[in-house]
Amino acid sequence: MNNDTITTTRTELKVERPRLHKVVLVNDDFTPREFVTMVLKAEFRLGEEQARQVMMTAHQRGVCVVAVFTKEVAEAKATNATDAGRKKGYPLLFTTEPEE
Ligand code: TYC
Repeated sequence: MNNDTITTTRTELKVERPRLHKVVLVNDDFTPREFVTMVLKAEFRLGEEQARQVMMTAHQRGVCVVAVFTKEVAEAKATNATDAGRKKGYPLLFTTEPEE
């Protein structure tokens, strides 16, 4: 590069919000409805009515989105809620997936 060459560097700043992750409740044939509702209230701070609706949607359709959080929070809550079922011997499962 000789002295007549002018080099310009442009830095494009692109700030994006972190993608949120969904916590998904998965239906199974064994976990009691009351227990699922209780876990939804305890771990996700849902009210009785909302917890029952989420539980029934998973029961009838197979899955239901519980809420969205940052990746770390979604994973921690899904793990805690799944562990609460495992401690009682239930196959209750919460998964996470990135939002579109
Ligand atoms: N299907 C369960 C039953 O009939 C209840 C249930 C609902 C379990 C939702 C899991 O994610 C679930 N006892």
